[in-house]
This record gives sequence, structure tokens and C-alpha cells, in this order.
Amino acid sequence: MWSGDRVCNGVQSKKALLSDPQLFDAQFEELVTELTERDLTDPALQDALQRLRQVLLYNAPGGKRNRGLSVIGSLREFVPPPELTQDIVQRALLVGWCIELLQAFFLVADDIMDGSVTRRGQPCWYKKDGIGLDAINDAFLLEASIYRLLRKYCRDQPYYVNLLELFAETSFQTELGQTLDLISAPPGHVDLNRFTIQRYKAIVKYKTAFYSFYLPVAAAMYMAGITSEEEHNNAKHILLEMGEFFQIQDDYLDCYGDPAVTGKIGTDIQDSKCSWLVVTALEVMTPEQRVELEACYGRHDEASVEKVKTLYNTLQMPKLYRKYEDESYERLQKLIARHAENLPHAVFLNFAKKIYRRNK
Ligand code: DMA
Ligand code: MG
Ligand code: MG
Ligand code: MG
Repeated sequence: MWSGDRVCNGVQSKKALLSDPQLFDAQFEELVTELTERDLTDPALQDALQRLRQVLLYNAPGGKRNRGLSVIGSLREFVPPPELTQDIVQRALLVGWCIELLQAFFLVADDIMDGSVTRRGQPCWYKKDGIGLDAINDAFLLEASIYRLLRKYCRDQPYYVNLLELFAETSFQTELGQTLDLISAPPGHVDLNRFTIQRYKAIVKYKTAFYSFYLPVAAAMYMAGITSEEEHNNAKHILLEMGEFFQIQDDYLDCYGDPAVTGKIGTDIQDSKCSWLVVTALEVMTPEQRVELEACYGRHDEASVEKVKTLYNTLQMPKLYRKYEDESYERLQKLIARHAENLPHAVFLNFAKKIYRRNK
């Protein structure tokens, strides 16, 4: 189907050829100016809008931008190049930024709830001097920014209501997923019986897969005028499977990743999380090992954390993970063949290329 990472920014443009990531980055300053200088102009709000500017600059850029870039990436597969005017491209980049803002909103809150220390190679926002739990309100500002931008840039588009509902629905799904994640790990009560694969799948589907995988592709589908429920369900089927695997990688990297590469220091063992590692380890460990795990999971002291990591190594978790990764990749290829009949396979294959064997 229609493809191309580097496409001219509309036929009229005399500008140098810029790649989508370059166009995406270039749009950020414009969006910050819109939100903090042009949207509300009451001088009484100046200090608050200055704070919003800081919040945006610290929390929105600096990630991998996979989610944000997938909107324009997918749209290029759905719409033939001559029909992709500069305006449509700019709007797709903007909707991509809205997904990055949604992600920033969730991450600011997630880091508080998980007691994390670093994110994207810098201190978590709430850990900064003078910020603390005021970061909760900053998270709300990030979320509200999404709807300000959608209104400003997409209000006249036929897909506006579909996008609004999509963002609202996806936010709720993610929040329910975070609820499952949190109540499966109540502080001070380690209960290994809670860590079933069924519970695990529910957590990751809701907390990660909808917003990270279905949302960007579904947004591009609506922008391309693809509204059929059947096509959306086909895409969802594949994308939720990818999302599940993506969170399994995140859980693996929480323990086995290099913080210098991932930009974050793991907390899942200390936080007693229902992680893929603990769920999978429980399936293969002896009753003696289970007793040992019970004694040291969900504790913050270094010795306990090290014991859990040693147990994971003894159980050869890296090997089990590699095996799972290979099987998951195979399963995905089959799903794409089966469910992407009328949808360009490249939408899914591009995504798969970015995530398999990732180390960050
Ligand atoms: C993240 O799960 C989910 C959301 C909705 C932010 P997580 O806490 O494992 O993410 P991270 O490892 O990035 O803190
Ligand atoms: Mg977290
Ligand atoms: Mg979390
Ligand atoms: Mg994690």
C-alpha cells in the first residue's frame, strides 16, 4: 500500500524534505505556544500558564515518540500520498502529540504511585525540588491540554467527535488498568496467589495496550474516514496482542534493563507488582522457592531485592523471556495475516519492527 518514511511535505512546499520525526519535533514549540500564549490570554493566568509551559517542556518530549509518530505513520498507509496535504499531515502530527500528552499525563501520575525515581534519564517530575505532590495537578494540566489542542486544530473535521470519544474511552480504560495494577499490589500485603496469568493479562491490556497501540492506529483510521466497527475490531485484535507483549518487555526491562538505556530505575519488585517476571517465575518454581519469594517480594531493602533477582536468575528468566519473545513474534505474524485482510499490513509490521528485541 502507500508508504514512505520520507515524503515531501505537500506538493506546494518548497521547504527542504523533512522526515516525520523532524516535522514532529518541530511542531512541539508551536503547540506549547498555542497552549500557553494564544489559548487563554487573561493576564491573571500568566503565572499558571508559565507553570504549564514548564510542565510541558519537562514531561512531553524526551521519550521514544513511538505512539505519537504512529499516527502519521499509520495515516500514510491509509491515505494515498497525493491526498495527504500539508494540513492533513500537520493535524496527524498534532494528534500524535495529543497521544504523547496523554502518555505524559499517565507517567507523571504513575511515577508518583510507583514511587519511581527517574524517567527518560532525568528525575521524575514529582521528585524535582519544589514540585512534590503538586505534580498531581500538573498531570491534570497535561490531560486538559489534549482537549484544548483537539478543539483548536480539529473542531471542524468530520472525525472530531470520534477522536474525542476515542481519547476519553482510552483514558478510562487506562485508568481502570492502573486500578487493577495498584490493587493487585497493596502495600504491605504480599499475596502471591493474586499473581495469576489471567490477572496479569487484564492489567496489561487495560493499562498499556489500549493507549499505546490501539489509540494511535484508531486515531489515524478515524482521520482517514475508516469508521467501520469491524475494521476497528480487526485492528484492535492485533494491536492489543502487540500491546501485551510490549508490557511484558517493560516488565522484563524493569529488572534486566540497563537504566542508562531505559532511562528509568526499576521498582516492580519493591512495589510488589504483578509483573510478567513474577507470574512466570511462580509457574516454574518449587514450593521451597515460593516460600523464599514470599519472604522477600515487595520489600524495599537491598538484600531482599537481590534475593528476588537471584531467584529469577536461578529460574533462567532471561532464557524464558527470549523464548516468549520469539513465540509472540510468530503469533503476531499469524494474527496480522488473519485479521488485517482489508487493512495495510505495514501499519502493524512497522509497529512490530519498532518493538521486537527492544532494549529501551
Ligand atoms: C505503566 O506501567 C502504565 C501506564 C499507564 C503509565 P509501568 O508502571 O510498568 O510503567 P513504567 O515502567 O514506565 O513506570
Ligand atoms: Mg511505573
Ligand atoms: Mg505503574
Ligand atoms: Mg514498568
